[in-house]
Amino acid sequence: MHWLYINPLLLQVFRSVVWVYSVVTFLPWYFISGAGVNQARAKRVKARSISGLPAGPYRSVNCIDRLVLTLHQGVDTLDKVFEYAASHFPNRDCLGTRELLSEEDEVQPNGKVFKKVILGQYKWLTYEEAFNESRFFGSGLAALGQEPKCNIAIFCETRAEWIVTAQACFMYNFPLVTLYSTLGGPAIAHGLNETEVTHIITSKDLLQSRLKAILLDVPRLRHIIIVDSKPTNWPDMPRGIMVNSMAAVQEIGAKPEHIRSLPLPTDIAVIMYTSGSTGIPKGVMISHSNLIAGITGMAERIPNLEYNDTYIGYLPLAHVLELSAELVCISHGCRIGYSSPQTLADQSTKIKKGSKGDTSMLKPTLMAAVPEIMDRIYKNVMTKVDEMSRLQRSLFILAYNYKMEQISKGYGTPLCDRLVFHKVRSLLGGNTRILLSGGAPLSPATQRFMNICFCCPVGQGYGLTETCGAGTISDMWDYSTGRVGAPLVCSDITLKDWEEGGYHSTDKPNPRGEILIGGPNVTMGYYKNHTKNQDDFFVDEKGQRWFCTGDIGEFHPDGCLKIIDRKKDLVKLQAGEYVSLGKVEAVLKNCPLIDNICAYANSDQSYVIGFVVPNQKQLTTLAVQRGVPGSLEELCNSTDMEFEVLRVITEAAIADKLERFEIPKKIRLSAEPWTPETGLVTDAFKLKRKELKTHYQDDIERMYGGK
Ligand SMILES: *[C@@H]1O[C@H](CO)[C@@H](O)[C@H](O)[C@H]1NC(C)=O
Ligand SMILES: *[C@@H]1O[C@H](CO)[C@@H](O)[C@H](O)[C@H]1NC(C)=O
Ligand SMILES: *[C@@H]1O[C@H](CO)[C@@H](O)[C@H](O)[C@H]1NC(C)=O
Ligand SMILES: *[C@@H]1O[C@H](CO)[C@@H](O)[C@H](O)[C@H]1NC(C)=O
Ligand SMILES: *[C@@H]1O[C@H](CO)[C@@H](O)[C@H](O)[C@H]1NC(C)=O
Ligand SMILES: CC(=O)N[C@H]1CO[C@H](CO)[C@@H](O)[C@@H]1O
Repeated sequence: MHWLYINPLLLQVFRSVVWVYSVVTFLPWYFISGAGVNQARAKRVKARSISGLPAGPYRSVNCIDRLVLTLHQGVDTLDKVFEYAASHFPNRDCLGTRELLSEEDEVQPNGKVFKKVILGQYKWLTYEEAFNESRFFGSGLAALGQEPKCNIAIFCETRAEWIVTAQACFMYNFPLVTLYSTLGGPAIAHGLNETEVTHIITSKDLLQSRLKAILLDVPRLRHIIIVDSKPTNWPDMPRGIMVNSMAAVQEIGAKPEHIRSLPLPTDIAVIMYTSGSTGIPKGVMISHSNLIAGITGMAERIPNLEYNDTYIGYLPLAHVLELSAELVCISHGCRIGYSSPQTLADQSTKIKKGSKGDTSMLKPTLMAAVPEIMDRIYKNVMTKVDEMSRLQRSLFILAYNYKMEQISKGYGTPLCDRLVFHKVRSLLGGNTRILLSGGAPLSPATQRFMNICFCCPVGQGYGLTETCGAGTISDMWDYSTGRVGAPLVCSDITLKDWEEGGYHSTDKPNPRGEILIGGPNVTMGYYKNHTKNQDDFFVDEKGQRWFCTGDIGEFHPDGCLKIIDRKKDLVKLQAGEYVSLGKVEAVLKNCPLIDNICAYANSDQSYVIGFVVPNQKQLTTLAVQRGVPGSLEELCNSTDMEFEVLRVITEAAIADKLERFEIPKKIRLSAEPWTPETGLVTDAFKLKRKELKTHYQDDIERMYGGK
C-alpha cells in the first residue's frame, strides 16, 4: 500500500494544483510538446485500400507504391543481418545473462517448497563476441556431421545460447526446427521425427525432464548438444547417442574453421512448430526472406529504435513474436538482457525477497508481453488500489481519469506521472519507452491501464506464425484501444466475405470479413502437409502469396484493423443463433472476478456454458459477503458460489450488451489456474478448446445433463 502513499492533506489541494498547473503550463506545453502534432499524428490515416474497394487490399500509407522487403540494401539473408550488426557495433553489448549467486529452498507457510534465487549483475557478450561464438558453434556442428539444408532442432528455454545457436544455423544454412518447451512428449517426438533431425540443442534441465523419455521414439537422433553443462559423462543414454557441451563443440569449431555454405534468401531458416489451439503441432516453414520482411515491418513501427535501446527477452523464443522482436533488436545493435517469467520483477515467484528482479536490474526500454501477463499486472495493481484508504483511492482514480482525458487530447501529464504513477512504472524498471503486446487480443481496459500507469505507449500487434509474425502493429501515437493498428510495410491485408458468419465487405459502417494477409512475409507453408497448404495458402494472379487467417476483422476509416471474431469459435445453437465463443470470453474477461474463462456450446443444446478460473481474492471476498465458508477448492465446488458468480457474470454481460443467448447459463469454477504446463492453454495463453473440453467432460455432461 505504501507504494502509493500520499499525504491525505494533499488530496484537497490536488485538484486545484493540477488545475493551476494545467493552466499555467498549458500554452507553453502545447507548443513545446507538440500536443497538437501528437493529436494529428494519432488521427491521421495510416493505411488505404489500394484497389479503392472496401475489401482491400489495404496497405500502409508509408509504402503505398510497393511493399518493403529489406532493412538494409543487399542484406537479404539472416547471416548477413548479424554480420552487418557485428561490423557496425562490434564493441556494444549484445546478449546479457545474470549470474546465479545462490539458490535456496524456501518453505512456505502451507508447507510447499519454492526455489528462490539471488542473481547478480548482467554479464554481456559484445556483438563481436556473440558473432564469433555463433561462427565457431556452426563450424563445430558441421564438424559433428551436420549437413547444410538438413534440419537441426533446438529445444531450450529463452536464453543467450538460443540466439547464438540460431545465428550459427543461419550462417551455416542449417534449417532450425523450433519446439516449445511446454509441448507434450508425443508432440515433441512427432516434430523431431517428422523433420528427421540427427542433432538437437537443448539444456540440462529439459534433457532430464522431457527429452530423455522420448529418445526411443526418435530413432534418427545421434547428437545431443547441451548449452549449460561442463563436459560430463551421460551414462544412461540409449546406445549410439553422443552428448556434447556447447563449449566443447565451439572449441572443435574454432580449429580449423569449416567452410560455410551460404544460404539463399529463399532457403528455409526456421521450421517453427506451433502448438496451435487444436490437434497435433504443425511445422511452419519460414525462409530467410520471410523473416527479414517480418522484422523490417516490425522495426518500422518502433519509433527511434537505436543501438542504445535495451530489450528484455523472456517470452519463449520458439514463438515467432519473440524471435522476430529479438532479431529486430540485433539488426539495430540494441542489447538484449535475458529473463524469465519467474524472475521478471522483484515480486516474482523465484526471486528471493529483498533481492532485485530482472527488470529492476536491466531497466529495459523495450518490452514485449502477452496479454495474459499484462492482465495479471493490471489486476494486481487494481487489487492494491482497492485495499487503499478511501482518500488514497480517490486520489489515484482522480489522477487516472485526469490522465486518461489528457492522453486522449495528445497531452502528457508530467506532474501526475511523477507523483502518482512513478511507483507503478518502477515495477518494470522505470525506463520502458514502448510496450508491445501480441499473441492474443489485449482487452481495452488493460491497454488503457498500461498506457496510463506505465507512462508509455502500448502497441498492439496482430500476426501469426504463418505470416512470420507480421500483419499489423498499432502506431505508437495512436492512443485508441481495442484495435491492432494498420498493416505493416511488409504486408497487404484483404477482407474476404464470410456468408455463414454474416460478415461482408459491404457492411456498414465498416467493411468486415475474414482477414487474408499477403506479401513477402507470408511463409512457405506447413512442413509435409500439402493438403493443408492448399486449404490455407494461395497465390493470386499477380504472384503474391496469401494466408487465410480464419480471424474476422473490420477496417476503420483510418486504415486500422479491429479483430472482432474468429471463424472456428463460432457455434450454432439448437435454435439457430450463432454464438461467437471468443466474443463472449473477451467481454467476460473484463470482469475483475474472472481470471480466465472458456465458453462452450454444443450445437444440440440451447444455451452456452462456461469453465471459469475465478480471481482468488475476489472470490474469497464474495464468499465472505455471502456467508459461504470453505477453502478455495471447496468454494469452487459449491453450488452457492456457482450461483453467485453466475449472477455477477450475467450482470456484466448485460451491461456489455451481450445477447441473452450468448450469456453462459451454467458454469464450472476451477481452483487451478490454466497455464501452458497444464496443457489447457498454448504458450501464448490461447485456450486449447479441445483439451479443455476433454478436461471438463464430466462437468459438461452435468451442466447439459440433469437439473
Ligand atoms: C573474432 O574472430 C576474429 C577472427 O577469427 C578475431 O580476429 C577477433 O579477435 C575475434 N574477436 C573476439 C572479440 O574474440
Ligand atoms: C517416428 O518415425 C518412425 C519411422 O520413421 C516410426 O516408426 C515411429 O512410430 C515414429 N514415432 C513417432 C512418435 O511418431
Ligand atoms: C538514444 O540515442 C538517441 C540519439 O542518438 C537519443 O535521442 C535517445 O534519447 C537515446 N535513448 C536512450 C534510451 O538513451
Ligand atoms: C495436415 O493437417 C491437417 C489439419 O491440421 C491434419 O488433419 C492432417 O493430419 C495433416 N496431415 C499430415 C500428413 O500431417
Ligand atoms: C471438488 O470437485 C472435484 C471434481 O468434481 C473433486 O475432484 C474434488 O475432490 C472436490 N474438492 C473438494 C474439496 O470437495
Ligand atoms: C516464399 C515467398 O512467398 N516468397 C515470395 C516473397 O515475395 C517475393 C516478392 O513479392 C516473391 O517473388 C516470392 O515468391
